[in-house]
Amino acid sequence: MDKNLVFVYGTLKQNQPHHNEYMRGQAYLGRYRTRNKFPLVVVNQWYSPVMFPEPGVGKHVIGELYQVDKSTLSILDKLESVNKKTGYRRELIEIQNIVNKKIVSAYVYTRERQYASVMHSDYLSEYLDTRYVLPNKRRKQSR
Ligand code: PCA
Repeated sequence: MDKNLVFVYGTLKQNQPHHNEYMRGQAYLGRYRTRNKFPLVVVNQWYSPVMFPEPGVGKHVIGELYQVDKSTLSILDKLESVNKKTGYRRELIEIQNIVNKKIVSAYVYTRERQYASVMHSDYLSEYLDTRYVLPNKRRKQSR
């Protein structure tokens, strides 16, 4: 996928703690929701939003679509620990524009359920939680 379309559902959304630092200057393409259902939950001691790669489980997930530049994509991969086994992985899914219903394929960061220690929510359709602990505020190291 050469257009670097990224669907964000968690801390990278507008008004969430990673947005300004990571998404500044990237092209916002609108509000979308996943075509499939996915399990979106708040997990671990830092209250991280996570979508498990389990299509059909949970709810249709609402988020925001961006077209990002190449360097931003690699910075996001680093933020989400894509190179680590226990980190997120970036995969392509189909999402649908909430207003005009247009369907596109975009990258999304998912993470295996087995790496989520505690769950702090039911399956959500939209991440609006405010408990997330930023990496520089964490006292303990995980794993
Ligand atoms: N950041 C990415 C994945 C989970 C998270 O907190 C996002 O907002 O989509």
